[in-house]
Amino acid sequence: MRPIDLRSDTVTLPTPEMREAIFRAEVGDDVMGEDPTVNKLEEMAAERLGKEAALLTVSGTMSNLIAVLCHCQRGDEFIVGTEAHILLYEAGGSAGLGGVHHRAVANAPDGTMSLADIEEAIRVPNIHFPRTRLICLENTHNRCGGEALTPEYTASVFDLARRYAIPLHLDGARIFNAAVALGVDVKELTTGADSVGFCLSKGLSAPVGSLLCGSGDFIERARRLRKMVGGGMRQAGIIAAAGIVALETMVDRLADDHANARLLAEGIQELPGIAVDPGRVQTNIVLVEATDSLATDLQARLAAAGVKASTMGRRTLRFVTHYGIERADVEEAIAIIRQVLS
Ligand code: TLP
Repeated sequence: MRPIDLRSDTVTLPTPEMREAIFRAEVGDDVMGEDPTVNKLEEMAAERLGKEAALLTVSGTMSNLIAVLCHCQRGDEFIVGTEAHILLYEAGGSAGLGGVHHRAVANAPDGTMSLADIEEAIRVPNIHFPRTRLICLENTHNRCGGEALTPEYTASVFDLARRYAIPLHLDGARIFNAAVALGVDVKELTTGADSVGFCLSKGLSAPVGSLLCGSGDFIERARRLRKMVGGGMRQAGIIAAAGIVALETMVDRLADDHANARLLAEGIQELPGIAVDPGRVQTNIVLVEATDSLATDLQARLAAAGVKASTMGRRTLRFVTHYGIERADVEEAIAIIRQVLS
């Protein structure tokens, strides 16, 4: 029996239309700016997010790294949430490769950081202190259960950042999930951000790639940094072709993933040995607390029974719905989890 793989939306496979587009893609040397398919994708992405320009990168991690390197110099500091992907899951790249220091501000369970805490963390001029050169937000917030930051909250952080003349970077790996869940144009979530990264290879199901978006000047500098970190790709239209299909055909269907995630949470909420709040499930991520065991133990028992989940800490399991997981798969997963726990 095929396991029901809910570890991440990164496991999504390209759609038949993507494979066809990859096969037919017109390509050229993108480091020389001559890949027409990459150029088309970058224009589309910039237009969708309301920015002047965009850059295709290898991954969400690379987009975030380039953004930090672009906004900060060695010894500078950036403000980031305690639960942020940039801080916890990117191998310490900004410090390791950029010499950029971070200042972590507590994330509330809904993925926000309080404005007062952010303001308190902004450094005043003093020779003892690094200089605050960047504030980072994440939307949707992965470790906060896929919560979507609202346009109102995001605008309030943009305003604060602007008052202090500090740029703002948005890790929007799943920004389209946020836009669909909130029923807003994605631009409402990105306006005011100096840079935004979003991923093609998660819920949008493309095989590879992320787009970093910002002003023309920012992207010009980012393009050089992409080369520096080894991310200059040649006939990358092969990748971009799938990305174009992703943007054209895979955004609206994210609502199905959100409904499936809610269904899953509702289906397992009463079970012994776990705690889950379906009311908190806004997008495609379901966090489940293992109350009687370690998350890794429960993960192993579920995997043996045919449901794959990931862990986020000692007590937390994560289930992610995505393209390729139908309502019937979720119903089956609920039945399996029920069996394992009872
Ligand atoms: N997240 C992955 C893992 O790394 C945890 C996942 O399975 O969710 N920002 C956010 C908010 C992310 O969730 C991720 C990937 C990234 C950036 C990095 O993207 P990639 O994997 O393309 O480098």
